[in-house]
Amino acid sequence: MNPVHQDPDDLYVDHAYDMIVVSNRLPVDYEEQPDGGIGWKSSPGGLVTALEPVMRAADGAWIGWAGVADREFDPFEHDGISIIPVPLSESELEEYYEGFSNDTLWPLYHDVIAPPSFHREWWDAYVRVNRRFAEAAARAASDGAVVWVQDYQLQLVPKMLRESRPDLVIGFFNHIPFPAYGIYSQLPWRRQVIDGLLGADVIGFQRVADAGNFSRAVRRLFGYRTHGTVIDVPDTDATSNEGDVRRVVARAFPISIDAAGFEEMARRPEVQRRAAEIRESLGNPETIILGVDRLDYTKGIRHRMKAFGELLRDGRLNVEDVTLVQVASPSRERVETYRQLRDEIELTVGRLNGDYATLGHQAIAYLHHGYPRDEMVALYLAADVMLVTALRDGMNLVAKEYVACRFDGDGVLVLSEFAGASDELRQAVLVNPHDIEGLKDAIVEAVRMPRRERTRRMRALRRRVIDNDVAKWSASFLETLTGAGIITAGVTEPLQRAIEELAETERLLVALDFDGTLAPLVDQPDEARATERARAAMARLVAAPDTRLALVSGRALDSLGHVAEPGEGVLLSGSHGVELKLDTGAITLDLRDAELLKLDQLTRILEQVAAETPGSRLEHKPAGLALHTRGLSSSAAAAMQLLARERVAAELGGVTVRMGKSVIEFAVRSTDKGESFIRLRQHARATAAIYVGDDVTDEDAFASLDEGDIGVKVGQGKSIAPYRVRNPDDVAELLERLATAREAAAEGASRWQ
Ligand code: GDG
Repeated sequence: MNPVHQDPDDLYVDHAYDMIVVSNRLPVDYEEQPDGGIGWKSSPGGLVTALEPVMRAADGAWIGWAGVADREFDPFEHDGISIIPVPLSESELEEYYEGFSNDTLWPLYHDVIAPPSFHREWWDAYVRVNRRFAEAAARAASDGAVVWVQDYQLQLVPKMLRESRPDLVIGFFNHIPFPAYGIYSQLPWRRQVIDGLLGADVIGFQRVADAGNFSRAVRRLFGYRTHGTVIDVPDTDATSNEGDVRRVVARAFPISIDAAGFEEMARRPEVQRRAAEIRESLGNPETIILGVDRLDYTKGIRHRMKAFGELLRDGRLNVEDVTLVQVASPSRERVETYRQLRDEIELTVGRLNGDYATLGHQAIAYLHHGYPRDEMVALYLAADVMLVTALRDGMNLVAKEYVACRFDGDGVLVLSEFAGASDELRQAVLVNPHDIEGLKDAIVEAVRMPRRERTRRMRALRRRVIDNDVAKWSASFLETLTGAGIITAGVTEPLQRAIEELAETERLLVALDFDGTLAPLVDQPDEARATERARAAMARLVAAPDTRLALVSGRALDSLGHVAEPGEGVLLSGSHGVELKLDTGAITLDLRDAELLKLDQLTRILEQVAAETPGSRLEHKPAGLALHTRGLSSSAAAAMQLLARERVAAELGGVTVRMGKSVIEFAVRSTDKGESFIRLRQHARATAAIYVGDDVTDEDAFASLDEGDIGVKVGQGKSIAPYRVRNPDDVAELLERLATAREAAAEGASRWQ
């Protein structure tokens, strides 16, 4: 990770962020200030709530559009999150956003409830804008960073990103449904979209059925093998061989809400007073039925009005007793289908009120506004029946919000089977909104449901929503993506306990990677230095009884000695285990004649490649060479790695290739950090060990840990290590705590002697 936030005027540093969220809209709204200046206010959507803790913990950045066309904004920080705005022109807004996203993909993915429009210029704009988002993410991401792309507007970003930055861990979450193949296959660009998504490591969907539709489309269009939730995608990475596959996970991660936050708001006395006021202002009807939706044709607003109107007409409901409150928040007002929908709905509301309202009682209270969150919560509290009649909906958060707010255990949820939420909220009154008679019966059932039955159902619904909140959603997605959920700052409780237990061992080995673990990564490898705190803690460990310290690096021993300045008695492993410095002195594994010959040839090939790529740097090692790409643009780095790999493969066999952070290494003798860790462990006659590292090459060491040993991965990125810390600062804290525990253990032992 490069240093960030050091100079507030220079916040945005390329390759600086370990965790990046990319979504069409930023989590902030632009506000023109009265003095003409720029202001930003949070737009507290569900996604922001879900990701805020992740972003804060990881020092993350959010990339997206600021909501105003034809304006460019510099990156800035808002509420502890780095914001990187991506500009959109007015015509891109029309073609990429209102056109391809909302008038092609949205209706297509929602089972063609409205006919999708296909226009080639819209597609071109979609590709262009997706590329812009991908480039912004490629620039901002640190080596091996996690990038989480959100939603249908950005389906091409994963592939574009992987091509320029194969080092990244890429996730994608689709908030809307993924349609059955028969419908999906109408899309003229059906192959490109799936190919774009398959650039991700994990593709998340709302429902199991959506993930299934996606996997089927992959099989039909590409013939790739799928097994369970895993898809084998041919690997085209610079380091892969013919026939290699990349495993992409496509599965359901049903999104949720901040349930505790909603409940907390619902419990506020002023919100409850407001709920009573709402009932009062509607004439205190016996039953209030509520609908809350963006004004969208997928939400089934017309169907529910039809059913409600017929119930009034047939006298099964009486306008004196029952009022329908429909909040229809304005949405996509420049798209023609949405304009028509608004006209139709407002005509229906007018008719129903004209036909059935009395002077004291409206049939429908129709509100075409957005409301503050606390007003929504007051409405949920005031509503006896919540109507969610979507014809197709990825999840539908409104249903979950209603449940979370009903801490009183009352209220009835009528929920469409076609909303993703119905997979989880089985105790709702489930309906098929196309079946108007069935919908009418369901509304009557809900209105007349006895209190005991209401409580029984609400209790079960609440358990589900509270247990599966949005924090769990994001943690489980990230867990699948990287093997780690949200990495919390410092040393976690379980890690602390593990350290304390480890400190009790007889002879301890502390084995540490250097770059990115003890020393923050820097552009010039020669300038890397361990942090002050880490050095002090290491000195304490070296001084502790029966404790050995080892540095395990990919660097050549010389270079490691130069940057790490290890004191007396520190064991060293360089060049991925080819060179070792033990108590008996330095040793280099002997190369056989054939290997020496190969090394010569390898040197010749790579010197040539390095000469052709200005800005690259070649490092000579005892059994191989490392080509450094730090300082090169991501595309130049990828191109050089591919070239190097191809040339070596064409001329030499049996060469080990290893990808590190901004480096590709070739070795004629295959050793790895795992082998050297085992050797060091034996040499130190350790009874237990801890290994800390941040790089992919450290995975071999994690794999070689014994039972009772501890593995700690630094940063995001896939790992088999059971513990995580965020960065070298946390490593320093970890070493301090280990030193303290070891000193205390030694003191305890001497007292008993
Ligand atoms: C997409 C998928 C999926 C609405 N009006 C107001 C307001 N809202 C809030 C609701 C809720 C959110 O907006 C709407 O979320 P939904 O899930 O109901 O629907 P979409 O907007 O279509 O969302 C959907 C979701 O993504 C998440 O993955 O569930 O299926 O279509 O939170 O409360 N909030 C405020 N004032 C309003 O007037 N404050």
